[in-house]
Amino acid sequence: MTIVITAFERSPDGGKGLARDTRVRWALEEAGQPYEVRLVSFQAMKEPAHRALHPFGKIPTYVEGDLVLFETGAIVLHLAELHAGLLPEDPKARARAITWMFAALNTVEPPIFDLANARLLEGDKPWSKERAPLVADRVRNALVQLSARLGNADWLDGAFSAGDLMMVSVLLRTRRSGILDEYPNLAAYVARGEARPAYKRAFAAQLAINAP
Ligand code: GTB
Repeated sequence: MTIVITAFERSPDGGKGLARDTRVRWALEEAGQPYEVRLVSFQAMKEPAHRALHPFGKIPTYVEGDLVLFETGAIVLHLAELHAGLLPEDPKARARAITWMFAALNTVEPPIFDLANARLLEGDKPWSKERAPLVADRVRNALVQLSARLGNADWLDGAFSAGDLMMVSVLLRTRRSGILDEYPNLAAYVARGEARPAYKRAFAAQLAINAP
């Protein structure tokens, strides 16, 4: 069955892999699943046809026959449960890997998302300079604890899993701010994720669409 995902017709990051379709592409590549991409404009995203797939008018969406999914966490988890390579077999290790997916999305991504919004959407507000250090410190608060837990390990809980895929995807968005480099083990962790052949294929595919 053909898998079709949606992505920005033109990503605001110009193809740096920061839009959320990249993590879905990465999971598809890790799972060895071919897929097609339907590109949507910002305008088309808000129209009824797209909202039928994504109630919040965003990308990415995932269509596999009559199954329609949105939310990258749900999409990656679906792929990880169907195909080998993204979740361990052992039920407890599997539950821990899923826990890391949730930690990435629920604990680490929100302050990072706020940091990006502070720059992109609020940078021109009179209060933005005063607020910036608070926003950056909330990111550091999450990263210092993640860094302590990762220590010298390659991945968060044994072998690479969907938990790492999600965590690396989330952390990538802190690189531009310089905050990631304050935690050398996290910077190396992200680099390990980016070095995976599946990530490289996913990155190249989104760059091919967005490169100027
Ligand atoms: N929780 C949802 C998920 O994980 O799937 C969030 C989906 C989401 O926010 N999608 C964004 C979107 O469609 C794209 S990724 N936004 C359009 C809109 O809301 O109108 C967010 C994003 C956008 C741009 C960059 N960038 O340029 O660096 C990075 C991330």
